Amino acid sequence: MKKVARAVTVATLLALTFGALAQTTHEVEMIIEPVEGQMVPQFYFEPAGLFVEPGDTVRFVALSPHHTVTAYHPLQGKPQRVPDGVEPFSSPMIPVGQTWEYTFTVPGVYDVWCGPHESYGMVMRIVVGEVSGPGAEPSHDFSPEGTYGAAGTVLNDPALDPLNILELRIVSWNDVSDEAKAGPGAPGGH
Ligand SMILES: [Cu+2]
Repeated sequence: MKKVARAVTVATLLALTFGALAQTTHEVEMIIEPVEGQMVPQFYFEPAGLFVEPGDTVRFVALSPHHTVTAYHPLQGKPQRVPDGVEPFSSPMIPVGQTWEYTFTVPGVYDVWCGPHESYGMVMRIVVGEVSGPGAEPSHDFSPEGTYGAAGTVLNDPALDPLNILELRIVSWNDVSDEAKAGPGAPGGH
């Protein structure tokens, strides 16, 4: 009888341990979508806002060509918009149909951009566990050394407010305002 009880306890402990370590892989698509009556299409991450737990992995899926996933970091010529201590990570250009993964371990707000399409607003925000760090603050520099062009206005849109992402867990590109998408430097923007 005692032996059975102990076996159950060990099984429960194992289940708890693996439960705590369970990591989720989230998918983000990298999309180019034509816009009616406009020469330049939309370039975007879908979703554009995502909440993950520390230790979770995000798998970026290239559904169209010429995209990267690049962290806003001083060593990449940009303001720091990832938590302190996070390396300046970047994917290579991801071939169509292929994927690139990154595991988010340090809690806080991460802003990333697509190398070729930043000024068109191809950026996304990932909130890892909590709203903290420099990415939690609005962006003010929309020059090429800042969050370039529409990247800055998209990141400042209320839909991508870190607290909104924390609450909704997933925010679609469709929820970002047209005004933000037409920010400085964007096709049809000012
Ligand atoms: Cu892109």
